[in-house]
Amino acid sequence: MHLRAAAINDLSGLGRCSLTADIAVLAAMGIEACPLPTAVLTAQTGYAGFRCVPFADHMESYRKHWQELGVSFQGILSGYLASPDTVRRTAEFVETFRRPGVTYLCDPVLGDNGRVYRGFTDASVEAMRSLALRADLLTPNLTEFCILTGTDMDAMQKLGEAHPDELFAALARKAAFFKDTDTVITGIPFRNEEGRQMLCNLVLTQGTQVPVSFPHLGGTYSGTGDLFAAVLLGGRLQHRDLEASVRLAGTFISRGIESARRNHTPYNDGIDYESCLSLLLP
Ligand code: PXL
Repeated sequence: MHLRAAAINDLSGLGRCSLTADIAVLAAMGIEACPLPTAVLTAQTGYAGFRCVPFADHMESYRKHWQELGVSFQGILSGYLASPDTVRRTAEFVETFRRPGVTYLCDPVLGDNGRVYRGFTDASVEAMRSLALRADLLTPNLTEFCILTGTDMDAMQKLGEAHPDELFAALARKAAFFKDTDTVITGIPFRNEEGRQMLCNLVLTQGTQVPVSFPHLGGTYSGTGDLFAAVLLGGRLQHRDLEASVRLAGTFISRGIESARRNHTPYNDGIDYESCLSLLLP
């Protein structure tokens, strides 16, 4: 069966993130990616001097035209939505194309490392919170999860140093905010029993919590969250179990980071995932 997903994200010329990541991952997984840009940037916002062309006003043309054509999608993914207007357009798009069996994955891109990305306001955070509540699958990193649920990030990080099981249980309780939405909280730092620094992806589905952890390879590379979300949507369309998709995404990204480290790739440039795409082939 031909699989098709709408990818609502920005197009950044540099940074190997957003639509660049979505298209590459979904194509490797045998899925047609239909890009709907939310903004067009010369480079992602971590680069000094980036230029940004807002695209909110054009988003409605995509929704209307695709509706006129009778296009249907098995999956919808949304990522970088810096203005409340782009969030509203995304919600309208989801309402138009959602049918029973269609998965809407919301990656609530807001920040990382305890900080909100440049350009986001309280209004955009509030709008993102209401969009997140419409999702079937939600993939916040720890920073985004704390912002959306009003959780003290420092307290969570301290808990991860000494009592990771308590940290995971505390996050699972906080995730009740999103009701029964399948949620994967990514990039949760903790120290394991051997004292090794790890990163956990906490998979929360129907009252269960499964930590899927990988060694913390260090550094914060652009685009890893986008790659992760795209693998999860691809996996869902292939009817793969969520935990298995999280393992696949984690392995894929770990390999890309290892390659980026070998090549001394700057964090802003993103990871060297191109050579790892074969891991995703169906
Ligand atoms: O990968 C997240 C992301 C997406 N899009 C833009 C960004 C960022 C993170 O900085 O700047 C434009």
